[in-house]
Amino acid sequence: MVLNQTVIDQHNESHFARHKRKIDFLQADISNYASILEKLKAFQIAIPSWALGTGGTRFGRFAGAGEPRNIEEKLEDVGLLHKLNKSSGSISLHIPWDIPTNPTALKALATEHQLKFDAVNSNTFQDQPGATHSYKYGSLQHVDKGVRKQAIEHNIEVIKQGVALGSEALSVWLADGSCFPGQLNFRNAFNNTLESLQEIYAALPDHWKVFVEYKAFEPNFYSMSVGDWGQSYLYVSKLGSKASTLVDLGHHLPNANIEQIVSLLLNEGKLAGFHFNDSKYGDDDLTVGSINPYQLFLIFNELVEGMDAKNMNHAKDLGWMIDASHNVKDPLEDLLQSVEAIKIAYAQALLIDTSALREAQQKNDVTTCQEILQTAYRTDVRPLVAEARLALGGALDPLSLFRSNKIREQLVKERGANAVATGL
Ligand code: RM4
Ligand code: MN
Ligand code: MN
Repeated sequence: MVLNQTVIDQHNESHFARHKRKIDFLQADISNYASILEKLKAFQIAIPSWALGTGGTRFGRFAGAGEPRNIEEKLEDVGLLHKLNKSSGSISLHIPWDIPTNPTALKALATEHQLKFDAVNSNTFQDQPGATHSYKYGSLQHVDKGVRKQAIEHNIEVIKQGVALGSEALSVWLADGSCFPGQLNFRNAFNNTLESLQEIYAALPDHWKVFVEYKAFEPNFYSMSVGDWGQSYLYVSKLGSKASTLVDLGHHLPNANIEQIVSLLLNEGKLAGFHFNDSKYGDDDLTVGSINPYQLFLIFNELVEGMDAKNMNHAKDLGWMIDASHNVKDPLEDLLQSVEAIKIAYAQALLIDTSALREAQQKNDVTTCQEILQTAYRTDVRPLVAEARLALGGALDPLSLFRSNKIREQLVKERGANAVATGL
């Protein structure tokens, strides 16, 4: 379906008076208002192609309706999101959940929707039909060189497909590890993984990057071969300057101080970027900001501070991606909420009085430090995020327009109630 700009304009007109009252009130207290607005306008978050359908757990999957049936319809979905929020200008593909058979046509379609291709993701955690080797006991770490070779070749193939689409990064997440003590020789597993990654690294085009994502557990429950940021950091340091560590917010053991991890990786020039989501327990893949929005804000505090210290471009120098799974909500609504939560946290971090914070830190004035952070966090910046959207032609309230315009109903009409997307 095509969402007509006049529909958005009408929506904005009817919401404008209320919005104006709020933004005027907020603007009065923000000294660097114009520059914050520009930063918010530039900030885009990639949408995962594997999260446009309903997710599930090992206990079941309760399908939604009108899910995208193919990669073209996935682009259409992300195009809709981007039209509404002007902040979802790219899509991240997971191969072979998606197979871009006609990259030229796909690129043209993406351009029509004003989208780009973000990092491409490889998949060596599931066996593919007709594959010679199984990944049951790992892929890049495997004791059998033949299995490692197959997994390496798949990653190289994904790079090629990404090149054809104009993508510039490969994300590698490995399910590799072991379920029982004694199953694996840790050193061999590490060295095999490193050697395999080195072969993949050698196939990267000049301007490409490789992101090595870590995860504490699942599907392996005793050890993971890239189990935490330390292990990922070891691999990416040994690989070279094109390699860096990808932080998925749900991939830590409970209570990990993610903002500190982020700060240190950034300091070392080894932070690739994010898979945003939220969680209560593990890799829950819940809507960003739904469980722990304060943690998200603290992460953005470190990001803004650290990126500014290195003169980095907030919008372009790190990878901003969502990785989520929507078991009970409409995927598109969930993604709208996630993007909004990310932009809210970013806007709040931009409000932090950094020079006052530095001064208070210098004096060990702990109370003032906390006040400064919480003053920013407790500011309702939603009008600011909406104003940035409005300036780009997006909707003042994307979610309410999604509902009132009956977008899902229209998609169901086009695709059918039983259309099921590939992915998580
Ligand atoms: C993993 C990890 C990867 C994602 C897969 C589907 O837990 O988060 O990034 O590609 O799930
Ligand atoms: Mn992830
Ligand atoms: Mn995950």
